[in-house]
Amino acid sequence: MATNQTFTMIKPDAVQDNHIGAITQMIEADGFRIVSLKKTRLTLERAGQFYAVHKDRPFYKDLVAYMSSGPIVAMILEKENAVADFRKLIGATNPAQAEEGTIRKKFAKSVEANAVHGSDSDENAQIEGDFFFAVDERF
Ligand code: DGI
Repeated sequence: MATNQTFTMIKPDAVQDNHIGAITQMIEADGFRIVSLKKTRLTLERAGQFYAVHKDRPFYKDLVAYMSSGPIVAMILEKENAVADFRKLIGATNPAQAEEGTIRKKFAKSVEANAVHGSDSDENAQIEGDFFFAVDERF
């Protein structure tokens, strides 16, 4: 994946609450182009693989159960400085610390059900994008 791309998921709580449109609108309004987009549901096993980096953390089991609890929307996004700019747009992991105007401030319910995922490095953006999208699903 090019360094001007990042990967995001709209998490099960935000999909369940009917916020797909509002969140993708915030993403596009901030200057990102949606390169790839798919609604899907992670199995427990796939969610475990996606978050394998957290496998020794106390919240891992709950996180994996939550992320496989309903459909998510996966996207590859494109913009200059995509990874850092998108982390700014989503806000802090804990919504209590998220700044005004961020997606998590607006839609997150808790540290776990925090509405969206955003890659934390170019390397992880590449790995995470590849986890969901084939070459012919990138536009
Ligand atoms: O990159 P982020 O999503 O902002 O945060 P992260 O990579 O540190 O953690 C990944 C996800 O794991 C996060 O979005 C929600 C969950 N998580 C992180 N820290 C905690 C947590 N869940 C619980 N229950 N408690 C935590 O302290």
